[in-house]
Amino acid sequence: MKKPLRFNTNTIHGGQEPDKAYGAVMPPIYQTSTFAQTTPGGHKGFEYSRSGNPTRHALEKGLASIENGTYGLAFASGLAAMDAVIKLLSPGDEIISTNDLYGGSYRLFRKVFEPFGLHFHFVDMKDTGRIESAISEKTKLIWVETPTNPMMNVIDIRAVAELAQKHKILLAVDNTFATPYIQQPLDLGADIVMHSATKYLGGHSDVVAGALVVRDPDLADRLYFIQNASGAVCGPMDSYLVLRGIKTLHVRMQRHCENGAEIARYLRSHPAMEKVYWPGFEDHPNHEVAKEQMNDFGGMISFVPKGANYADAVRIVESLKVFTLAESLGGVESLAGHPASMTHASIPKEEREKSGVTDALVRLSVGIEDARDLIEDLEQALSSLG
Ligand code: P1T
Repeated sequence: MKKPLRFNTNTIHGGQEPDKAYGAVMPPIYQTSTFAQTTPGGHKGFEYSRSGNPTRHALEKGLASIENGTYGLAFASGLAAMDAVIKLLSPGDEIISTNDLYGGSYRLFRKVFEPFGLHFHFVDMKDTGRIESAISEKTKLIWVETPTNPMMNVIDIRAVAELAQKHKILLAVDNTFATPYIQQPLDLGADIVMHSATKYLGGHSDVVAGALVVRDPDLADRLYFIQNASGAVCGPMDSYLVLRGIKTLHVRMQRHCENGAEIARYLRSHPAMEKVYWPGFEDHPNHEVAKEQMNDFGGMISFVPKGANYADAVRIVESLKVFTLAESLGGVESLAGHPASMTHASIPKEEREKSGVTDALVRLSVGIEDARDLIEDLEQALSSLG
């Protein structure tokens, strides 16, 4: 049996082979909608690019490899990947979801799928017991995001997986914030791992894409059917960009984590700071779980300055010069955002405030620049608080 490769080798070689035509080391961008056939059905493995495309296929094999899965599926966006998972379900089914999650995920569940007769329960999953009490015989899926966007709550994937298996419920984990460099949900018992590949996997803020990885062949067939039948596939150029990003995932993540730790500690020591959210702090509510299931703590940080209001948070993000004020995360460059008015504006104020997404919250995606420049930038922006 072939010896399995280690993660830092898999990001580069996992599922990859030189292109069959000329031995190109990177898969060519097969920018074609269709493939010539000699007789109906007589083709070389690909017939139409919605059903399959060699560049996307190379990415899908790479995705499966880095998540320790068997089957990868690449989509047009993270939300398109989530949309495919929810389409496994039928009207009347119930889903238990993390309460603190990306605003667009909440909007997809509530505004698109609830009208089709699906019912979503949003649960604070820090305590796994709360999930168990929300389970009914109609529960078909548990949707976990960990660490959560933007409150950095950590959910015990292994404990939720045991619960899901006991009740024969599918478990999907959004691994966008952690990436497989930090945690591998399939190894912890999840059935489906999902990514906004727009973020760390792509890594350069130049592509919007999504991914699913599974192990079970039957589940893979059902998801592939939906991918092809609904059609939200990742295009050849975008597949190439994500695959290229994945090849440096481990080195980028190492620096994201180092810079994240430095900036989290700097912020926490700042006299103007009320609260800093980062799973690496020893007093983070689920730090023990984080230490157990994560290899490192990532580059995402949220914070609330002392006595700050909406205007203060906006002033800080507007004053930053090295950090760019923008939606998204996970690129090489540092970004700052104001969740209440940006990424989480689609969640009603009352709902989002329950999970801590207040008007004063600022979110940082720490990039891989020199941390000293990032700290100096934060220093000058925080001085605007007066
Ligand atoms: O943007 P898209 O590729 O469709 O992915 C959606 C998505 C899903 N899950 C998580 C955890 C996410 O963070 C996102 C997208 N998030 C942002 C755009 C953001 O700035 O938070």
